[in-house]
Amino acid sequence: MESDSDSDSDDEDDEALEDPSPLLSMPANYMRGRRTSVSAESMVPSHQNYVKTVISKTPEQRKRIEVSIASNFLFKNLDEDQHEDVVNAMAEKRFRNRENVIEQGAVGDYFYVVETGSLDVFVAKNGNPAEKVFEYGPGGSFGELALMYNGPRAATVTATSDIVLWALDRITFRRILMENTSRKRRMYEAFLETVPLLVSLEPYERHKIADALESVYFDDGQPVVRQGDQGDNFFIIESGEATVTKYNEKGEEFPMPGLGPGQYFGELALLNDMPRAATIKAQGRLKCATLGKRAFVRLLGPVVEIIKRNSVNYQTIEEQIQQHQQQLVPVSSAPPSSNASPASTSPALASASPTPILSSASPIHAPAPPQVQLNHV
Ligand code: 1OR
Repeated sequence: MESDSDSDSDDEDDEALEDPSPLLSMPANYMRGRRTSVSAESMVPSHQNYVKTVISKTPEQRKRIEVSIASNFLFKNLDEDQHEDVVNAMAEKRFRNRENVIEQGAVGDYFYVVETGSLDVFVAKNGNPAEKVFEYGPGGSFGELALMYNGPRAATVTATSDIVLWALDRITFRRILMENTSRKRRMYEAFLETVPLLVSLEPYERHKIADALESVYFDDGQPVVRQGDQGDNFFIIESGEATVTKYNEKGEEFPMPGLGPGQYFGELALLNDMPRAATIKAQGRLKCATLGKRAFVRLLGPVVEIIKRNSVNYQTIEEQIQQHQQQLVPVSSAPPSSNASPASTSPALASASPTPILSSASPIHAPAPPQVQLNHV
């Protein structure tokens, strides 16, 4: 557990910024080290104990900041004053292709948001040469770890084109963005570790997913996704149960195995740009962690192959379903949803499935028989 008590600093932020140590758990593999010094351009006294950083900007620069942070989750839940303080404090920084913005081992001074261009992240471990582990594009952000944990930079971040960044000083980051960030990471950390799909990820990759997740709640019987609708979100069940229903071309309804905590759904529509292939409803109170499409693509990249592999199982399932076609018994013939059409159904799930051949332990849309299910994460 980190605290500022190892610091002999008399920096002004230390009085104002009680380190929320109980809130922070050190990410795995993260080296501790000396804290950095503080840097800020112009400081305006505030009504509180700290001073605010204000760097004057043109309206055009402000607009560019707004665009850059619009899709970044760390800025999402700020109130108006916090938002204003963050925009005021940001400094425009430009780097040329191949320049290092951050060097592993250095002290942390700024947190960065990418306006334009791209960057690669390299980590050198145990004396081995640095390996590329990640990349950033517009809207991405980095450099939070050293500021959150008062440690050395955990990675080298290098421009792979000429870039424009917005830099937020350490004090403002800690005062406004850190609490939210660490609370979310803490909130989802234990849960994400239990999601089979995500076990192969690095802890830091799960942290980034936590930053982007939002919890959504559904009441008993409430639909989460409707077959035939366009899909914009991916869901992981945090708690509760969900029913899965598949409709055939005639609008006949077939129940599929339900879903429980740790299982995911909604991936097919995002992967394949297809309409939703089934209807999922809450069975009792349901809590899901959800990711938007962009975050899904960006953050689940490392497990997309696993997701695709799981979804290939649908082919096998469909073949089995076709063999069992005669035995299918629809439970009703309600239309799936207003804009659903048979033609818009995912080919992988175009047929309804007889429940007995489906495993209830499989993720939705991958209700594979046991031998196929072994492919799952
Ligand atoms: P920082 O302040 O330590 C370097 O400065 C930044 O690179 C770091 O904050 C993160 O924002 C960013 N491990 C550590 N830092 C990473 C990683 C990373 N990826 C991006 N950064 N990874 C784990 C490698 C074993 C990569 C995970 C995908």
